[in-house]
Amino acid sequence: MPSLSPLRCELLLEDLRLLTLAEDEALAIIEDGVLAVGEGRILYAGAARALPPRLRQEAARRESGEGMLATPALVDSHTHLIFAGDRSGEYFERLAGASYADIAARGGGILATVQATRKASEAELFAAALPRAEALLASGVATIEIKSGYGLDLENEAKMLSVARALGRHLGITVTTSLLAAHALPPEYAGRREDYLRLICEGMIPRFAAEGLIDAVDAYLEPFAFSAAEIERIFLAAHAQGLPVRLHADQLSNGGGAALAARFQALSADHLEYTDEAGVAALARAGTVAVLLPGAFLSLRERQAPPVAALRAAGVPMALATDLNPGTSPLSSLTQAMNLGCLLFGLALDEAVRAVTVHAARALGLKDRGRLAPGLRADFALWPLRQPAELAYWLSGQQVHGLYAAGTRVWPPASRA
Ligand code: DI6
Ligand code: FE
Repeated sequence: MPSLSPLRCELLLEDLRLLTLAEDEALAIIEDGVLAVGEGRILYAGAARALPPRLRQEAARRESGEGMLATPALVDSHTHLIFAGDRSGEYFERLAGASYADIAARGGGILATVQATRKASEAELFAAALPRAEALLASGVATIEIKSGYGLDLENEAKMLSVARALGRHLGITVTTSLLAAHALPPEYAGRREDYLRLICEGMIPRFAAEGLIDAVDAYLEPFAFSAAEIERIFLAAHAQGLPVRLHADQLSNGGGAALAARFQALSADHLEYTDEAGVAALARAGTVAVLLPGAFLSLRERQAPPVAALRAAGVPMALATDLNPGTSPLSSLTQAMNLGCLLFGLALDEAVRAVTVHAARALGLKDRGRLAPGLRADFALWPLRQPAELAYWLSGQQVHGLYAAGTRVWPPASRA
């Protein structure tokens, strides 16, 4: 391992109860723990008594963690948090008996959000999205994946992606973006699917890749959205640009989504309610992360939960994410998603903790975070909690006391501290 000693210790946080997740099993807590940070990296994470004396002597700043529980900052690996308009009415139509497909068929659903998002300026979209992203930070999140998919043309997809990048800069956190142009067929392409697919594969993917606007390519596999054959073409175009892929797979029906994702070594396959044993085995072989989304499951009042026991038995890493979106998952707390993952899907506590840290980071292809260990990014969260169980116990989620990204406190903002 390369020596980290040349790095200057800028911050020494003492009197912490550390949940490093360095071990693969159990949720071991280090009492009287210390975090040492320099140049945005962790220099030391462990017991105070084993802290190299040099770090204590040279620390530019020493602070007390006041006995807080310190964990890796959380990672939300699936959101659609940039959108304009309001679909709260649809929620109550669904509760009164309308189906998601019924609402989409009469011009509601995703296309209603597309219409509103196209009309919004970049500044308006930013202003609408900021409080949603801030709510995630308040729940301990310092890395957010954000999808496009409500623009559905070159100009408006680019607008959403630029807003995503701007949010990351504004908040001082990591935002990774996924192009979700294959979310719905835009109305102006009715009867011209082939033209829209060409726009995605030959227009959007190469252009946005060259402009550095996208980190991955996603697609929505459902009979009313896009087919496996169409998505294969999109994934080939992504790979041609060196971009990894992810997939909305088997949410409402078994479309062979897990196997399709695995065939393209997808970083993640998301939802998976209807994935069968063969799909689970394919994910295991490919090393693809299963991203489970209990907010959408709950809000749609789905009955069939994802095959958690089979995923566990096959050793597929499981992540939990909010899926924050205006249609099916009005959820802006990742600790609340942990609660729902345990309550509705049967995840164990240690699985839920890894699902929003190490496994979520892996779902985004990020190897430099998700644990507290020397050399990793100094992304960590301080919680006023005694037990890790309290992270996932409250139905209402949990608020972070302090959130750090690359060693800098990003929540609460200075004005609210
Ligand atoms: N992710 C999606 O893309 C769709 N469902 C989901 O879980 C729905 C998005 C929407 O209705 O706006
Ligand atoms: Fe989604």
